[in-house]
Amino acid sequence: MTKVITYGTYDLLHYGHIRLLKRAKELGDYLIVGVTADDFDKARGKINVQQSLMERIEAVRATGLADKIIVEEYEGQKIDDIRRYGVDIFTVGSDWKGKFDYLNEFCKVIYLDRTDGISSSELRAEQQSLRLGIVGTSPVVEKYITESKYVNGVDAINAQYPQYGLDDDKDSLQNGYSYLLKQVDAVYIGSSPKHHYWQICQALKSGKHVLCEAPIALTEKQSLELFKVAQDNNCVLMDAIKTAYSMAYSRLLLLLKEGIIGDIYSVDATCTSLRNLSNNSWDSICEWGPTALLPVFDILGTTYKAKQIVSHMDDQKKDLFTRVTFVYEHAVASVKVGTGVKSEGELIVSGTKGYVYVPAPWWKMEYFETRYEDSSKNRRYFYQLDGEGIRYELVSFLQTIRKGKKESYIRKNVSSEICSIIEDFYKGTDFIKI
Ligand code: C2G
Repeated sequence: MTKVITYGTYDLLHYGHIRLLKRAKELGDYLIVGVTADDFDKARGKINVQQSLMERIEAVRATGLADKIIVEEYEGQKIDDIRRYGVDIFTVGSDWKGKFDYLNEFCKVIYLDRTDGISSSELRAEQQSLRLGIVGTSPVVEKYITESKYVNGVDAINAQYPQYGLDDDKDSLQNGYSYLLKQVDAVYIGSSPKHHYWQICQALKSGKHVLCEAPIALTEKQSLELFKVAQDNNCVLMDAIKTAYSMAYSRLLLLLKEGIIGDIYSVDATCTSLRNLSNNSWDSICEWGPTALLPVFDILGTTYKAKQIVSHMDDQKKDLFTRVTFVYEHAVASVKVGTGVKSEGELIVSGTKGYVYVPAPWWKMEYFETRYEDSSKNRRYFYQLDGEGIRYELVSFLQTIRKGKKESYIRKNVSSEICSIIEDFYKGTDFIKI
């Protein structure tokens, strides 16, 4: 029996894929098809895959061409599979010509002509493109325009109306914003936090989906209102906290939930970046608070027993440095944030078996370590992160809209609790000034 193996993503299965599978089958008597896992695709830069692994496996199975279907999950798995299954021939489309010659050491390598005129990325782009309005002038806004080019199906439209800094010119802001909303299907809001509430409200009531820099509002009540408006208008409202959409961060949360460091007793997150402070710059608690609070609330939850906010304010009443500490039933947490004070931007999660160490800048997570008393048990985890995670965030936003998923990566209670902390900061609740 001649065994043949081939691999692919097989997203939105089309006749180019099927032609390849047919010719692969004709090369032998038994065809194994390796379908790539979601994480493996993301790690190799394929971030736009529309269908889930199960959907793609089912589509390949439905062709009836595969005698066996396996999942490709890691770099180097092809060699393992060729040995494990006693494969005689590896084949793949000619767009990969030369890339797999090294497999000649293990089996015969055959490149089959690629079918012209069809590809999954073309099919993805043909789907209704999402016109995304970009709102605001913070430096990160430019990155969204650049990063959107990596996402099939998103067309970024830069804000065609007065940039912020004309805060006193509320009417032109209002008129310009209404004008922009007419041109788009969704907006990314990177404006000052004091504009978030009215801008999100107006967008949602116009039937536009919203991706907004956290905090989405300056009070918990307003944030809950906004989620209700989103639900009433059947629109998506997502926090743009980039860390939440990185593979490393989601894998870290899964490992912690599996108990990899035992019971967790402390979460400590620090985010600082010295800024040229101007009257337009955000308070540290708004600039970095949502990012630093995310792992605390994702790991320990939002039902703490007590908290304390300590801030160092400048003469314009902006917080240059803020520390928030929490006491939970069985744990403690602290976040340190600052745009006027520099510190080590690390994340440390402490447990009864060991701890997780994420080096600075932990919020652009590509790497973390689990460390134990017996250092021979320490493990390191690496995950590729392109573009600081913004493109993954845009893909998640697009997929949430397309699939009509209600729950986004950042749960509503986490988003609202972040707003609640910021509300208490401005109200002076549980607050000490230094
Ligand atoms: N293919 C083809 N003609 C097309 C499109 C794809 O022959 N018009 C072939 C590809 O060359 C590949 C298979 O169909 O052999 C699956 O293609 P994709 O799903 O795009 O996945 P790809 O990442 O190209 O697969 O590690 C090997 C890769 O996973 C190969």
